Amino acid sequence: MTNREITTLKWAPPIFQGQVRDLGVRWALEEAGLSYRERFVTDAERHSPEYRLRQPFGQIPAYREDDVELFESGAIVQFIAERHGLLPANPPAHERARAWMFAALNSVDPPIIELGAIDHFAGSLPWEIERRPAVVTSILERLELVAAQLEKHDYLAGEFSAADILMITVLRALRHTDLVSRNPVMRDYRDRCEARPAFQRALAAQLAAFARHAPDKAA
Ligand SMILES: N[C@@H](CCC(=O)N[C@@H](CS)C(=O)NCC(=O)O)C(=O)O
Repeated sequence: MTNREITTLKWAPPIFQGQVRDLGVRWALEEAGLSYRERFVTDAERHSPEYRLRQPFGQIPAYREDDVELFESGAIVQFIAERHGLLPANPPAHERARAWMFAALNSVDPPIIELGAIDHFAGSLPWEIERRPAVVTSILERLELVAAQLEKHDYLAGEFSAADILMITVLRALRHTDLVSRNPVMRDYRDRCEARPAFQRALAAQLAAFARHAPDKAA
């Protein structure tokens, strides 16, 4: 029997719960109908030399499937998608979906990460306050261009695929804003994807793990 294990954080502050990056990996496994084990690391453990052998940057998630050890949520989702049919079978659509996976991580995510850094980690330095509107504009422009691709199709590659898993998990880092909801095409796309039972199971599993490990329950 195949041994699948996701390593993730033992706990994250509430604002990040529901968007920690093991979510896409859990979602891909749920879409594929595959079970997995969870392994949890504390902040101290993720900086250990042992963990860096698995995830060179000490980040989460890390993934193990039998003798395959992977890091980077995009690479893990792609691995699961290629093995378990979460990409279109038709070769041109398959490649197009892969391009969208990279687009989610390389073209849409960077300004979203920058906004998260401003809003959650510092945000009060004068240069950050000045920079924020330009970051928001850049996100809105990207969302409009993604929306233009979704006008004729419900999903990025025509049918639902791993590209949507990565795009939606990237967009979840905007939940503290109305930037997605402001665009009706993107709002409907997000709602359509997040209504999928596999997404709901993945989200519930992440939230349940954090609830089990909440600091007030720590031994
Ligand atoms: N590009 C990485 C990013 C992973 C990442 O940023 N993980 C966060 C949690 S959602 C983390 O480990 N943050 C702690 C850190 O960067 O040191 C991926 O997608 O796997």
